[in-house]
Amino acid sequence: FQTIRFILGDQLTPSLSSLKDADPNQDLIVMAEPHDEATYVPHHRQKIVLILSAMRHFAEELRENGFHVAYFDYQNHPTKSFTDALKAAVTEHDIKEVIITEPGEWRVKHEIDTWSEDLDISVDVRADDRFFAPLSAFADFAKDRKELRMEYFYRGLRRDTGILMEPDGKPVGGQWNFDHDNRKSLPDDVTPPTPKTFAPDKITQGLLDRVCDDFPDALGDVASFGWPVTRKDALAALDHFIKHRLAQFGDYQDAMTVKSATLYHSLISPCLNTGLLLPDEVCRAAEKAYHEGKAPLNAVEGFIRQILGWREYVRGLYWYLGPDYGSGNHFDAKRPLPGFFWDGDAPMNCLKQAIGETLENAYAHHIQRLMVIGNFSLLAGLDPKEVCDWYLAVYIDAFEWVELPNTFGMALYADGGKMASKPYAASGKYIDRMSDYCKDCQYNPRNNTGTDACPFNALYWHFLDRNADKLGNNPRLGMPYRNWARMKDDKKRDLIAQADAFLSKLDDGKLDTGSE
Ligand code: FAD
Ligand code: DLZ
Ligand code: SF4
Repeated sequence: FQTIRFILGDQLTPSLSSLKDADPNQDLIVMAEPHDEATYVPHHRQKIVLILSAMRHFAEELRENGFHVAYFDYQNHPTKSFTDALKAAVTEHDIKEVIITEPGEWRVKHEIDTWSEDLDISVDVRADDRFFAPLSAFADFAKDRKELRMEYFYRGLRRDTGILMEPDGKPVGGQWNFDHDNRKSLPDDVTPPTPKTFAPDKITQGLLDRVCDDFPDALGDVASFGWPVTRKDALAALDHFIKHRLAQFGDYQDAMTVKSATLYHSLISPCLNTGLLLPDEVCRAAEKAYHEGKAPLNAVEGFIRQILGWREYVRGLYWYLGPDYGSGNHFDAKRPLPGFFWDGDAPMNCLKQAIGETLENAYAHHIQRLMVIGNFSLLAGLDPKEVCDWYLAVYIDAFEWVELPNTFGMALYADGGKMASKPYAASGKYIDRMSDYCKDCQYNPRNNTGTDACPFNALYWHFLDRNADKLGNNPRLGMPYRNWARMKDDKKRDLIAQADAFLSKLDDGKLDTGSE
């Protein structure tokens, strides 16, 4: 072989740019399970199993199509890094060139950048065209703007793709956005349907049996593993969502309930992020359901906006803002991650639910990630680096290009507003309105001070007060700052003291979990 096609664990797509002109007789496919990739954060065990199983299945499919695959699995052909695997393949064959699709992280890009010189081969890094927008389109969008906001990038992509567009160039339904219809809490008598799960086959089961022993630093439970690991199963998962959950996706997009860890969400992020599904086919399937009268516009537009809007926007932002995005700390937040992030034994029921489900399933839906765990991390002033590493570890869909802008930018506002126009800070009243968590909590969301007061309430004011120099002029926070200014001094003092008392107990590990 003279040419290597190097396929990464999130590039499991037959139409991948690095495979486009591949010749089974001339080209060698290389895939690897390096130690470095399994350990740069203590990944959730389900995430490790998902990626390795999907990679092994993809390698099998390539072999069935006549390709030679040099597969460096961690058991029989252990490697430290992608570079080690490549070196081994280059040494064994007379390789002149390696072709690879650009990776999903700056860290891996920097590694690939060393290959040409260190291995003395030609390296062809191809654009990842599985996204709607090339990276140059984001740079064009960003170049003359003072502020980068998802909505305008999304509208441009709606126009470019024609998705949910009328022939006259207007958005279907006469509006770009139906968010105001999408903020319902879940009524008591509604129970969301269970998502489709996939029984582990031999490859997956083999990994599930070994993952605890072989990856001792990994975290989380494996018992609930039911993720699709092949394209066939991923298509079945998508079809099941379109048929059974899409119609209610909009209404309950922001709802949270103890009755269901998944509500009406699609659970397709790991399929999209590993390449088992393509964003275009997912958006077109949802659009078709609308045109066939199977789902209303608020649901379909809301769903498509997550993929055509948010997913494309955060990817553009990640690469546009450069490798140092993620190293700042706008609020100078320094508090270490509390222990309950690792065992789920949180004193507040909302956190216990969201973190507990995360550790159990490697999944939490968006509003749990943003308005419960993220909101707490923001209000309590947790160290952004620790928080981002946690999110990168625990979620089944976590790859840095998508995890970092969402955590560092959207949830923590640690970038000072590059990603979002205001911090997503909220009191316990928001969580109470959108969930059924509060009724089983030792705290009361209606109380701001006193022993049973919901900690989010005082923390919310503490956050605004301590960051007034950085946020006081933000027009979107005008109302809360005016309310704070109008509040009587003794009430303000009580709220600050309440939050300070909570934070010092948090620091000392002395919060009562209420479970004894
Ligand atoms: P659905 O609610 O069904 O949404 C459909 C699809 O839209 C998702 O599969 C996803 O591909 C896309 N999507 C939705 N919201 C976003 C978003 N904000 N950014 C990018 N894509 C989006 N998503 C990841 O894929 N990986 C991450 O590591 C990740 N980390 C996050 C961290 C924080 C703090 C927050 C607030 C959000 C994060 N998200 C991340 C976005 C979002 O929460 C997940 O994509 C979603 O929960 C995945 O579940 P789902 O497939 O059921 O999504
Ligand atoms: C996250 C991850 C893990 C756990 N394991 C592998 C692996 O064994 N092989 C691989 O190619 N990729 C893995 N990944 C994903 C990488 O860490 C990284 O996010 C992608 O290569 C970026 O494109
Ligand atoms: Fe969370 Fe406060 Fe509700 Fe308890 S009362 S579940 S801490 S929002």
